[in-house]
Amino acid sequence: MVGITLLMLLLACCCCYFSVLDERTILENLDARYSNDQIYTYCGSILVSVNPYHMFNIYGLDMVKRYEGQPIGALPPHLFAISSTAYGRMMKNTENQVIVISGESGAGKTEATKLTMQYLAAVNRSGSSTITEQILEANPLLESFGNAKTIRNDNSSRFGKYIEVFFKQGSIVGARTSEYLLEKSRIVTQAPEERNYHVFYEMLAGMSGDRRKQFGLTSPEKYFYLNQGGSCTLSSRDDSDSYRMLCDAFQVLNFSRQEEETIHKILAAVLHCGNIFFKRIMVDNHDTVEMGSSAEVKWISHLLELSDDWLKQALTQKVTETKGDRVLTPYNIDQALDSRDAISKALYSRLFTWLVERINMIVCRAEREKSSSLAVLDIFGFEDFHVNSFEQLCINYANETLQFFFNQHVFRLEQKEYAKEKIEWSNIDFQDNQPATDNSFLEKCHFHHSDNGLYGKPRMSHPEFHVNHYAGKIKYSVLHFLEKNKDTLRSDVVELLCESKNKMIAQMFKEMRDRFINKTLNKATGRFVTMKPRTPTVAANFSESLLSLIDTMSRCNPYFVRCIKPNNDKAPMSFERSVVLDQLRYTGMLETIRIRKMGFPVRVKFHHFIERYRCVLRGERIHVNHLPTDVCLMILKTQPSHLVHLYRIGATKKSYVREDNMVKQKWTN
Ligand code: AOV
Ligand code: MG
Repeated sequence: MVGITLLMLLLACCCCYFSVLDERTILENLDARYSNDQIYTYCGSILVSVNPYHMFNIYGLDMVKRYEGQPIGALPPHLFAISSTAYGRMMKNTENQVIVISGESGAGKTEATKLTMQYLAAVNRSGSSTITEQILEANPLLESFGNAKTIRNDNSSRFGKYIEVFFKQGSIVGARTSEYLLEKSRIVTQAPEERNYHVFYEMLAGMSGDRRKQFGLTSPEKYFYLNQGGSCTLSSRDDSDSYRMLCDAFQVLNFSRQEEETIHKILAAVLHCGNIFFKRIMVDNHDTVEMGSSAEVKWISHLLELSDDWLKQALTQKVTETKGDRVLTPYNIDQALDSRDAISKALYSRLFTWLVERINMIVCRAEREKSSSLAVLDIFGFEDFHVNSFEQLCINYANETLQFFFNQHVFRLEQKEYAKEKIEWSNIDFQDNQPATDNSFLEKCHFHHSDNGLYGKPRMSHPEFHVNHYAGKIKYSVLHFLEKNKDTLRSDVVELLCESKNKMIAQMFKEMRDRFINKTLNKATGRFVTMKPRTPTVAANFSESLLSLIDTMSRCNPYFVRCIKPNNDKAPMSFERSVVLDQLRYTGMLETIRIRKMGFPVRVKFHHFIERYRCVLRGERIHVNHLPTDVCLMILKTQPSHLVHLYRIGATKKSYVREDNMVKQKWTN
């Protein structure tokens, strides 16, 4: 009777974990729980979240309170249990924490990030409400500028973000957002059924007619940069509502009227830029261009407060300097269109970086020095489109890097943990993606972007290459790879933007210019010499920032949330097993489960175990000199001897319960 009680208790705490460990049962489990509106399930301490595409009423203040201070496993699985555990651990040990949220595009990472931030804001009762509100308001702002509709997700993040929230004595004192690689090509081209960044449509939908006129703007269908996808509206998003939220965010984050105005001017200038067109003309047997109309150029010069002629020249001629002479070479039509798009991309992406810096200036206060942090990582999910280009390569590389971090943590550290607890355990081999990541993937990336003689290869009849990612084989088209990787704006164009009479614009581009300029002291003359080093490629920069991110995260205690997309149609509460199974396989979940199955997946702290199960001692006396391990043993000894192989007592603070077929039978019956 007692034995059964214990087993039942153990099972009660395990039912939301995977106890039966094979592919089919896991799928059935997730499916059954999902159809029961239970979107969260634990796999050990990893939270699996299956996107419901339907908002449940499970994130209110009542839930925050319910999960506050509760360890993982004490209550049904929930995102708040992860946030609460991370918060608790940070408070107790002043150890930095990170919640790594992963999953493919549309799986629910960004929603999970927002909910985590809302949880942190809600438990932060004694902290400043202003700073908390500012941190929360940064989100709609960054979403407007960094998210867009793709065929996979109506609100797809087109940049990666790492948000660190700083705490002192449990209260929020600041936050810092680091952004990773905003997708620039979207500013000038969109695939069918996709849109440009939300902010453009929001601005046009939300501004009054008078104000639109002030910027020379009309409706989104009129702009080449906004209408390529076919539809400018979204059924799932009200652009004018979002615009109101964006304006509120500007207010809460203390943006000045001037700053707000300049942001609008830059956005409008980008839209006008996209409508510039050229006429092809032949001059001395050379293919050249002239401006199709001067209206757009006039608007841009007016909005950006630049001299009238600069843009015209930048769009139609290349300027080179040789031995102090300026040489002007006319562009052909393709070069002219490229230079137009390069200016738009630079304007928008520089604005985006400026916004992140500006938000950080407000919410990242000096007090964070002696604080501890809880960070959330939300990147762009793994993508496989009909045509995959440089952007997808970078996005998938980021996911590959994250998968490595996950593998390293779950598998390597798991084995370390057993060693630390002095629990007998034979080492298990696991698929380590690291060599594949560095050697084949990156090598291919470099291969296609370095100037080595082999570069010609992809330009043959099939300009593509394949990469065997952890998530499957992806075909990449190398069209425009080189320009996208170089991504340099002509230095004379940067100089011209630095000359803007609008101080904010001038400052933005001066900072951009200065980042690439090294001042080196010439010892002979005692003067500083300005050096212009070769600008690192986008891939090299990105790869470096990812490594630094992994390094930062390695110094935190990590939690993993694996988001799963249950179908490819964004349909509410529809669970397609084949779609889910693919994700379970490539996210390493099945591998994790295999390892846990071979070990002791449920770990209970001595005092929790004693609290929970001391009832089975039925009044047997616990002596004051008894160590917690002694009491645990007393409890466990009440069980029949054939169950002995089910548990181990760790060396420091945990006891382990092993799962096996017997547990499986009891549970599934
Ligand atoms: P992602 O961040 O993982 O994709 P999102 O978080 O944007 O995906 O989720 C996509 C959509 O799924 C959201 O807009 C919601 O409609 C819905 N959704 C996600 N999570 C939940 C939830 N917990 N409850 C209700 N609905 C949800 V990407 O950024 O494309 O990689 O790049
Ligand atoms: Mg997202």
